[in-house]
Amino acid sequence: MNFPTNLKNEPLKKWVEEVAVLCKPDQVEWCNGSEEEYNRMWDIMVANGTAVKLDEKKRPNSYYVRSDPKDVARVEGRTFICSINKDEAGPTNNWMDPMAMKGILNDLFDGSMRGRTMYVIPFSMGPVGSHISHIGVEITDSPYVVANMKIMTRMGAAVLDVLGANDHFVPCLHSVGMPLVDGQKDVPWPCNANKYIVHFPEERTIISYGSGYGGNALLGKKCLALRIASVMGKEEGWLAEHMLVLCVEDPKGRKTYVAAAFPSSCGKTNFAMLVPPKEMKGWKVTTIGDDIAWLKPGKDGRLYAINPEAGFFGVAPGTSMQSNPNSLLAVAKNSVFTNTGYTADGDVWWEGIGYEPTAKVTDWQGHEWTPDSGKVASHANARFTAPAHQCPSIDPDWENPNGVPISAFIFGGRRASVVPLIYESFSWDRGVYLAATVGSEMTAAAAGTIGKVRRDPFAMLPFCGYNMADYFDHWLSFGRTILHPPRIYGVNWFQKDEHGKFVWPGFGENMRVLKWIVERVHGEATALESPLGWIPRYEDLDWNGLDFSKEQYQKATAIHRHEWLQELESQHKEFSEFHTRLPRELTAIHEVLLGTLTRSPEVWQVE
Ligand code: TSX
Ligand code: MN
Repeated sequence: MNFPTNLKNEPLKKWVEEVAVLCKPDQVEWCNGSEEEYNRMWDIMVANGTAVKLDEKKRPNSYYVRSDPKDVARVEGRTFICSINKDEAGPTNNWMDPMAMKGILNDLFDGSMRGRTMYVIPFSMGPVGSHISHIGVEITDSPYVVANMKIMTRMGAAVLDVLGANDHFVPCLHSVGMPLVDGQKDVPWPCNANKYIVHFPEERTIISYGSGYGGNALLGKKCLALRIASVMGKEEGWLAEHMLVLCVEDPKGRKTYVAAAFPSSCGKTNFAMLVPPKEMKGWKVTTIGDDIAWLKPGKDGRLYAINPEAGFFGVAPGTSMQSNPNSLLAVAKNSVFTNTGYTADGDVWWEGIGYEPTAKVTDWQGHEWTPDSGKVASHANARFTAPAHQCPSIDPDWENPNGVPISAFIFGGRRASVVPLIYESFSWDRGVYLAATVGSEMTAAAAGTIGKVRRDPFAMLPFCGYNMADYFDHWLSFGRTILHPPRIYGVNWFQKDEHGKFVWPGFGENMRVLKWIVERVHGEATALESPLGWIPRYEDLDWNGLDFSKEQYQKATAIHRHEWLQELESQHKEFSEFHTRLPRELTAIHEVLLGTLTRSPEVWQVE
């Protein structure tokens, strides 16, 4: 095999040769990350009917792609953590014996790349050469994956330059699972109905078969940067988290960095790119990352975060100049759009983009679409892929190899009732408890009852590469090892009143809550002690430019005793699946909360 001249790593050569023998591609191509290579991938996809180039004036250097309708999202039911012992994967992950799984995968990959090119993609998660970064190598038979990895990671020759002869890399093997044999013609979106997204945590390897979409196929993101990295972090004393990272600059120019975790459909990207209300003069938010944070303790006892990614792979529907101007401006050029609507004048369109389509629309399945068709033009999980540096709110330190110092963690879910707008946990351990119990409820809650809550601890349920109970334990012990642990906050932007209307205006107005958090971590803001944690008085928040009465605020921050007793029972049930592996601290905090709430007033509210 012809290897790149700057490749010194013998294990990598050996692995690529072995994979080529197994998968039997027509040819092997080492990706160098050049513009020429990127453009060539799109030429291949355009010729194959996979992609269309968008209008050069409307959307420069951008492409539109439709996936197979059966390959539109991550497949959690087909995602496996194949640790040697089942208990290491825990009750919230699918598990299979690693040897049994390798037998299955070996058969599937045998000849799986026939008639195709096998691409080898060296990539760095995090700035190339940063001590917090890690290198992966993805082998794939999909040019769509090559092009997206170019946007989402630091990819190509520069990575091989820093990969020493014996340095570790994470092998990531991917195939769409559709070999072309006997002159068989390709289809626009090759994939296989049989899908496997498999992680071997002890070996730190990833094997993915059958899907070409998003987190199933771009293996640096959810598979490496979260599932495998979470295992590395536990063993090496750091954290790999499903968190955005933002910077708040105050009128004096002081910068405070915050990391926040939200389950899906809570507006995480919107929060990462928040635009403060114009009345809050001098307050500014900049973006470090919108999805993943790697956090390591620094020599000064603070916790430093990097964004391991180089781009945004965001949900398109709902993104507008109103909800998130920074995101919409980031996708103005050099971007990829998958499963949105497509307009006859060569642009894309989606539900909630904030304007009427400029020309006739074809939907994500290629059918003609009209506004009165009763269907959506864009799939709900349609995505854009955009370079992070194109985001107007990107922070000047977003690629700082040393990371940025984190002062606060925020955890939020989508709860129509029960959880107040904002509270600060009394301690690190109580913060871990609040993060371990966050969740979202999709059905509207009737008065006095709680809708079905889907718990998503730390927003990590689908992304933790080991036993979630051990993950809680890692967080608890981690907090004891750092001199300046960030404070931990719970937020809920999604409470509804008795008429089903949102209580809190959300979006840019969340800056008022963020300002209080920043002032708290610097010891500048006061709060009231509630049964759950510290809650700002009405006077503790900046209301300049927002008509939000004290009565409304009391509603948004009230703690209802009977709701919380029900909530604690539900949390207890959720914890019980971890049996004796659940850290005792969490059981103890549950008992304390039960005691406090039993004795609290029927409705606790700010005075
Ligand atoms: O992203 C959201 N955020 C965070 C923003 C920084 N969304 C969008 C839904 C998630 C995909 C929100 N939706 C937020 C929010 O804070 N809050 C809401 C709920 C809401 C929706 C509409 C209004 C108000 C609140 N409209 C009016 O008040 C007019
Ligand atoms: Mn995510």
